[in-house]
Amino acid sequence: MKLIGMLDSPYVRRVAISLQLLGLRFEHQSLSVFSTFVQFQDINPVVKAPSLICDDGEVLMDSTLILELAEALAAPRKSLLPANLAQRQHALRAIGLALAACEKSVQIVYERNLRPAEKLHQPWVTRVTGQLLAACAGLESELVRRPLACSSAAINQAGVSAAVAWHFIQQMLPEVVNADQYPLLRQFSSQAEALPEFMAAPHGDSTYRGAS
Ligand SMILES: N[C@@H](CCC(=O)N[C@@H](CS)C(=O)NCC(=O)O)C(=O)O
Repeated sequence: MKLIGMLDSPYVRRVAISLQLLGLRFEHQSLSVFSTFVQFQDINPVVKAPSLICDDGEVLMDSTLILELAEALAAPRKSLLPANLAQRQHALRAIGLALAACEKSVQIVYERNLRPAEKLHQPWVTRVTGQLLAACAGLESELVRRPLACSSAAINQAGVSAAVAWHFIQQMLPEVVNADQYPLLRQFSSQAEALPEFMAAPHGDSTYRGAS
């Protein structure tokens, strides 16, 4: 299977890291939804990153749906979702917060980079910023209540998504989300970024060339 999309997308990155942790082999093509729009369109006319070309050629999109397939492919050998129901519920809450943080930060980045400055709608930016900060605060509280494991063997999807979301926010919007106010997220992210699966898929324009 082949993962399409740039690793500067937190959604592409969570898939690239999760596929490795699940022990699934994949190729990666670092296509941009902006600068290589037409090339992306040839693969997926909807132009959403991540897209996944399955081994039979079918194309999936949306990181959560791609990860649902990945979980099924890795079962019963490995899963990034807790089997215990209460722990699964806690993990899903943290994943939801991380995905909301990604969505709101991407909206701010698009508002800044794609919209002409004179058309920027400040009330919308203010609303989205409040939602982003609420998602980060929610994640920090989750880490206070329930620390997440941070090793290649034990990290789960909540850990992957929280770490990827935090790193993306700090790369793109450090002045919006003050890291000092989220010490546990900051610490968790720096531990996660040192894991081989994270280092093999660094935020940016490089291509994953891992061995798994
Ligand atoms: N919910 C989706 C969000 C994916 C998403 O919005 N990706 C961005 C790149 S970070 C994208 O495809 N942007 C192009 C567009 O939406 O037109 C997921 O989890 O994969």
